[in-house]
Amino acid sequence: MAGSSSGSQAAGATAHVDTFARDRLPAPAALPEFIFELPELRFPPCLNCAGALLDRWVAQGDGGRIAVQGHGGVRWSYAELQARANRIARVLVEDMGLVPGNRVLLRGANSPMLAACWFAVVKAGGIVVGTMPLLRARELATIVEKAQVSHALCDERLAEELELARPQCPALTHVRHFNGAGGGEAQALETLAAAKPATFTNVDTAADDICLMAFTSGTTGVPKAAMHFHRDVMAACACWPPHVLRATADDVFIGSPPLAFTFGLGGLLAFPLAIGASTVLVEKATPDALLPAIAQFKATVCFTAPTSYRAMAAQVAQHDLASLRKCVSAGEALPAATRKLWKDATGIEIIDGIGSTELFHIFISADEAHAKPGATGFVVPGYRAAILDDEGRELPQRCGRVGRLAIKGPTGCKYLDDPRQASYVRNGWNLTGDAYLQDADGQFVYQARTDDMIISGGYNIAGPEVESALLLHPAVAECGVIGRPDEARGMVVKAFVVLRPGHTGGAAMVGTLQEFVKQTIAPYKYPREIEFRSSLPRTETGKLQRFRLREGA
Ligand code: 3UK
Repeated sequence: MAGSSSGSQAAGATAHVDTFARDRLPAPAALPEFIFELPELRFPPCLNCAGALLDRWVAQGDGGRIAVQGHGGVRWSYAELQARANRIARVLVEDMGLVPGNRVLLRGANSPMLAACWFAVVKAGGIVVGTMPLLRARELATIVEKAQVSHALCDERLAEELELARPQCPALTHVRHFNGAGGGEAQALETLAAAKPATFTNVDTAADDICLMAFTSGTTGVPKAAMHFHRDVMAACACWPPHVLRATADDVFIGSPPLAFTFGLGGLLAFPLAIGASTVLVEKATPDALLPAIAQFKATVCFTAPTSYRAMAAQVAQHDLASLRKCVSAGEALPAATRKLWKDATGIEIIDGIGSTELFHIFISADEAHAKPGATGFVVPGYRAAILDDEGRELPQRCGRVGRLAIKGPTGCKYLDDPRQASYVRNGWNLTGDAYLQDADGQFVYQARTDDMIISGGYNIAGPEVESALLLHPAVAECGVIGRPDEARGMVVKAFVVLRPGHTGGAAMVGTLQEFVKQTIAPYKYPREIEFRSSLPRTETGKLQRFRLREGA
C-alpha cells in the first residue's frame, strides 16, 4: 500500500544499540500509510533532527542569532544553545552511560535549560520521554515502567515527585537535576556540563530511528506512548509551518503548551528553530503571565489554547502587544465567539488548527485570510483527509455529512506496544476520534469527539456547538456541554457554566441562557439543564474534561 503513488523513504541503518522502542513498534500491517508527496519530505536515510534544527545554523555561520530566551535575562544564541546541548550530551554519554536508544525522561516546566536537555538527548541518540510538570509520582512511575526509562534529567524544583516514584522504578538508574537554586549541589547537571568541552558529534541516527515518546492519556484510561522518528519532527516542520503559519527568521515565538506536549514541542521549539527564528520559553504561561511576557519579549507569534485567548482578550488593554502578529490556537475547537473576542481586542485573526499527539502536529488548519468562524480549515499540504461513515467508507467530498475524521500523511500513529493501535489506525488511515463534516467550500468543520456526541430524543447534538452558542452570551465566561443519561430521551443536553464576574446563577439566568441558545441555534439543541460552577475540569494542556462533567452528572 505505502510506496506506490505516494513514494517511500530509503531506510538508513539504525544507530540504536538499545532496541527496546524499535522492537515495540506496531507490526507493519498495523501502521498507518505514510505519504511523502512533497519534495521537501524526501529525507536522507540518516538524519538526526538535532542537527537539522540546531547545528546547521551554526555550521552555516548563523550561530550568533538568538535561538532561545527566558526569564532571568537568559538569551542564548544558536551557538550557545548548541554548546550547552553538546556539554549535556557529553554528561549523558560519558558520566551517565547513555547508549543510543535509551529512554531519557525530561521533567521541567518550559525553560531554555529544558530545551538544551531536549537537544542533548536527541544528539546522543536517546529517546526523549517528556513529562507534564504537574504529574505526580504515581503517574511518573507508570511512564517510567511503560517506557523502561533508564535516565532522567529533572528540574530541581520538581524533583520531589520523581524521587517519590523511584522505589517503583527499578529501571530508572541515572538521574541528574538542573535549574537548581544555585547552591553547591555537586551533581547538578550544570556543574557536570560546565566541565565538558562544548563539542559533540551527533549520533548518526537513521531517519526512522525513534527520537521521542509522547505520552497521551486521552481523556481517560492508561496512558499510551505515541512514538515519533527523527524524520517525523522534520516532516512536521515541512508541512504546516511553511504552508499555513508562514513565520520568518525574524519572528519571536512564545506560548503556553509544555514541550512535553507535541503542540508545544513543535510550536515552541522545532518550528522556530527549523527556520532560524527565536523562541521564548517561560515557565508560567497562564493568561495573566503570557500577556506581560509577550510585551516584555516583543513576541510576534503566539501558541496557546482557545480558553487562554478568551481569558487574555479581557485583559489585552493593560498590555503593549504591538509586536504580536500571528496567533495560533489548537488543542480544542475554537469557538466563533472566542475568535471574535480576540480579533476585536487585538485586530489579529487567529490561525486555528487541529493536531494530535499521534500525528505530531497540525493537519487541518486555515491561515488568517481563509479563517472561517466555526470551521477548522483545509487539510494541510502534505496530508490527506477524508470523512468516513460508520462502515469506514469515504463520504463524498464536500457533502456536508458528519462522519469520522481520517488522516494520512508523512507522520502517523505508532504507539509503543499498545493494542489501541488498532483503534487509531484502520485501513491505513489515522482515526483521530473526531466527528467532522466538510462543507461546500472544502473547509473541515469540527462537531465533537465521536464519543462526546449527544443523542437526545433521536437528534444528534454536538456539545461543542451548544458551547459555542452559550459563549456568545456576554454573561458566560466558560462552559462545557455533555449528555446526561435520561429515561425518556436517552440523553438530555446539560450545560455547566462559569459566569463572568458581576453575574449570578439562578433560575432567571438559566431561563435567559436557554432562551439565548434557542435563538442562536436550532431550538432542540438547547440545554435542558444548566448548572453553574466556579471552574471547569481541564487537563494540563487546557482541554475540557467532559468525562469528568459526565461523571458528576
Ligand atoms: C482535539 C481539536 C478541534 C481533537 C495537538 C495541535 O491537541 C493536540 O493533541 P492531543 O493528542 O489531542 C488531539 C485531539 O484534540 N483538538 C485539537 N486541536 C483541535 N479539536 N479543533 C482544534 N483546533 O479532538 C484531537 O483529536 O492532546 C494539537 C498540535 C499538536 C497536538 N498534539
